[in-house]
Amino acid sequence: MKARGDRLSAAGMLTELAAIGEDPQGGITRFLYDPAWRQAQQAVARMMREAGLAVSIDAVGNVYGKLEGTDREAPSIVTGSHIDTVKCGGRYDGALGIAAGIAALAKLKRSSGQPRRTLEVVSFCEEEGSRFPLAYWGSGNVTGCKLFDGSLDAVDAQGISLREAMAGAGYKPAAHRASRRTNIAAFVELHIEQGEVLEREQRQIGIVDAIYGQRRYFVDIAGRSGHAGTTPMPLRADALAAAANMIVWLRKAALEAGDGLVATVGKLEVSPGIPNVIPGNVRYSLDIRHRDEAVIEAFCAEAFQTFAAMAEKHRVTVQQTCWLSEPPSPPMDAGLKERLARICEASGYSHMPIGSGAGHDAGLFARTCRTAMIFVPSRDGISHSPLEYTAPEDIERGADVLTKLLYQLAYELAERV
Ligand code: HGY
Ligand code: MN
Ligand code: MN
Repeated sequence: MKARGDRLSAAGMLTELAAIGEDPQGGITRFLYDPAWRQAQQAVARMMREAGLAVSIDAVGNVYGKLEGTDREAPSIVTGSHIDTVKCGGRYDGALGIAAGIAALAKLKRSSGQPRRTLEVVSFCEEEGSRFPLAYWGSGNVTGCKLFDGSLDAVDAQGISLREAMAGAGYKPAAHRASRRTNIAAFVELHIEQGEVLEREQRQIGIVDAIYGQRRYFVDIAGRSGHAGTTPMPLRADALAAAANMIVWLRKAALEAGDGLVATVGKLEVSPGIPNVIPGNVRYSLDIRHRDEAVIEAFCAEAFQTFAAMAEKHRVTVQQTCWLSEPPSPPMDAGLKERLARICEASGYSHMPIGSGAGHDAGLFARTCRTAMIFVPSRDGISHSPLEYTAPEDIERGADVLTKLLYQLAYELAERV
């Protein structure tokens, strides 16, 4: 039986969470409201209780661990991240911020007793957009930044609606807005970098400036299925041939755009998907990101104009549907960034300012309260993969910086946050 202390270390909790939702490819898959997700949130609630925190679960399944402050009127200082993963993802994305947050509050409770401002760690129910065509279901409801009108009818790959999945997990779908919070003074998220900048620059801590904007689309192409052997090439309305041309164009255009713009086609569905049938329908996903919304807008406009011309040439129709449009976040809080830099220097940790190409819950909080984000290195910059890895000493450094900032905000500087 592991010693309680070890079990409540960030690394110990990460190891336990990594065993929940393990898939045959060696990655982790925990989708909103699925059995692995429920098991993980139950484990998080238990870890929070073992850490001596008051546990509550809100209307959408966000799990909170609270260390009540002496000043019960003051808004809370919150840390945390998301419990859901991409399909066949890694063990650190999201889970690190939850585990380190629980470890930080456990340590502060032991070493410093009751804080002046209430401290909370939250395990957000969903951030990735992996199961349903929506993202930030947890922090979007809590911050009120997303109203999710119509989202309850969104369906997953099996045709199950968010409404059904939510009810099946024991939540009241119509009550999702009850998870809104208006008493949060500051939010701090510890997360893996998911890129290779810290490793390349040989820095131990990243202090995030801002989070890039992103848009995600479905692109639907309708042609005409037909016989692979009897349909002459010039007469075909081949949806997959059209899609292939578009996808090749996207990569070339993104490479030529440079300046950090990224375009990704991660999913491609071909119908009927039979070797001797010309594909009549194709749906592919499109994910475009940049730190400047105007650049995203211009790239998408050029892309969709190009797709329309390609569709005509291929005698097919094309339609784009945007299901996620997240603008670049406001800048992270300058005062909190300054404090993080001072904490790193006093602790002997190298650090650097860094932008985030990955989206995060902190991006929504940055629109509603003082927000900061701390990165630790990802080996070879790999993430959203079973190969995702962050060294134990990097986890410890990240958790230490987080703990020290939370101490300053909830014990030392309570009145000035
Ligand atoms: O895809 C992302 O930006 C993040 O991992 N949710
Ligand atoms: Mn992710
Ligand atoms: Mn993440």
